[in-house]
Amino acid sequence: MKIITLDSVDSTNIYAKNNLDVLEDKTIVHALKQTLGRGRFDRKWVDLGDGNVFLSFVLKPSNSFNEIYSNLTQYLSVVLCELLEEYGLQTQIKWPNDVLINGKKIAGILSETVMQGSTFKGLVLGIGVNLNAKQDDVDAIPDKVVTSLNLELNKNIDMYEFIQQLSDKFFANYDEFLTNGFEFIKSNYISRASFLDTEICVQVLNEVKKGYAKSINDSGELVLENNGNEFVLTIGDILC
Ligand code: BT5
Repeated sequence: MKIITLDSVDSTNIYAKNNLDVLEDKTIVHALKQTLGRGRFDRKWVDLGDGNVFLSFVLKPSNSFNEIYSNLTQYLSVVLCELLEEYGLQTQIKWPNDVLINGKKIAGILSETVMQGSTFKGLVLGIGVNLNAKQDDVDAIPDKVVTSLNLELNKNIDMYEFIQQLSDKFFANYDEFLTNGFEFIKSNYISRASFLDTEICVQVLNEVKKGYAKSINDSGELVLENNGNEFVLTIGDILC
């Protein structure tokens, strides 16, 4: 594992994708400042200033795509929860991979697959974690209730130490995860999935689906039940 730290970049995911050919497997591209951070569905990831985490894992696990790679975001969400719990906090996961503290979003994860024609080149797994933010700045983020580790713990957080801990934890079980897939983390994921067994509504592309969040299946998909019908969701956002 190698960590490259850039002073400033548009997006660590974009940088990693553009330089995938020359970046080795298991390189971490870290930036001190990110000017065009991206979320899923082209949403924005806000840079909350110095001392916050913006990084992307460059992963080249094989020469062909495997369905298991789609669950790497969920694997990373569990890894992050375990780390935040070592700081003494309780964590929740909102499907598919938002990590929350007391219901407030502290991190976001974005995975992108890199193809050259029909050839699979690798994956870029980006994560932003709020470590050292000001209350006014988190309050200004649109559409979400947001928090930061320093605000939860009332002290500044050492960003470099946190990044080292996160990457060590990520790679500690990475190979085992690739062998076993979502089932390897299923119980650790479900134990933090606070939305399960409640009525929820989920934005799926242009549609909102409502129902009872019945389970997470062995592929990490959300199973919703509505009037005796089951819907299996692979993508979406829990709205309520
Ligand atoms: C995500 O998208 O949560 C994935 C974010 C991934 C960011 C990392 S940073 C390193 C790497 N490089 C990139 O360019 N991206 C990755 P999504 O589920 O679509 O959530 C986006 C929404 O989260 C926004 O629309 C806001 O409501 C909210 N948001 C934006 N910035 C935030 C922040 N700093 N903390 C918490 N919530 C935020």
